[in-house]
Amino acid sequence: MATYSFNTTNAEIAFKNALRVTSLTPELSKTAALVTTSVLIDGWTPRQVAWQMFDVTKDTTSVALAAYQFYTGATPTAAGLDWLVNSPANFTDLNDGYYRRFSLENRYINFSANLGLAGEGRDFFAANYKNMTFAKAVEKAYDVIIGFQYASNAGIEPGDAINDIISRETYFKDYAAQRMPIYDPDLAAKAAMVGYIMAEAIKAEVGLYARSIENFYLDMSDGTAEHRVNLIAVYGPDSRIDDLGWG
Ligand SMILES: [Ca+2]
Repeated sequence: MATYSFNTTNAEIAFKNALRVTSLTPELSKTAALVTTSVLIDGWTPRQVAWQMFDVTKDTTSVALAAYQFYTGATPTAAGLDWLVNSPANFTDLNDGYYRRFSLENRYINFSANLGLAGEGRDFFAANYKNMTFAKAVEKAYDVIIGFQYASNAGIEPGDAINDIISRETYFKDYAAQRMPIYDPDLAAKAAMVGYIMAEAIKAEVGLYARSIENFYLDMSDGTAEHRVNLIAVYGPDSRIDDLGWG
């Protein structure tokens, strides 16, 4: 079993490790300095630092983590994560100009479509989401990404959220028709829906994926974490690292 290690007393290092960058923007440097000060002076816990790491990675590293977990059942390798998030060899990574045009939601939808319709997760997605209504697919994806049990434990009533997503079916179908016309329209709309749920979960910082990714960043704060693992099993609720609490 792995021994988890973390470093949350220097938020600059922790941010760089989570963001997969070698230098921070001036704005992020300032944020990191404030977090470090809060640890030293106000006694911020590792969990509080992890929230900050989670906040600054919502539209980059977390996009890759969530999408790969959903479609391949595991996070990317360390090299894969660098390639997807920030790599001099990849001109369309999540830090490049190509993605700057994308809203947070569209980043998740784009990754979802790439993996679920064309890439590594294509067979999995067709096998598991093709033969069901859109509404059933919403329920299923919600359970995977947020978790009915998790929502219930957190006092969240998932019915409203699920009905809201189901009511957007036309939007997802239009989105798929406009942006992914070469793919099966049913699966393309469902892939857009999956991306949307991931984006909402990360934005609201709620559910299985959000909690697991937060724990991943804690472990990543010192530059070491487990890669190419099932995010939920290794970093999810009631995993060893989660049980440590960290404030
Ligand atoms: Ca670590």
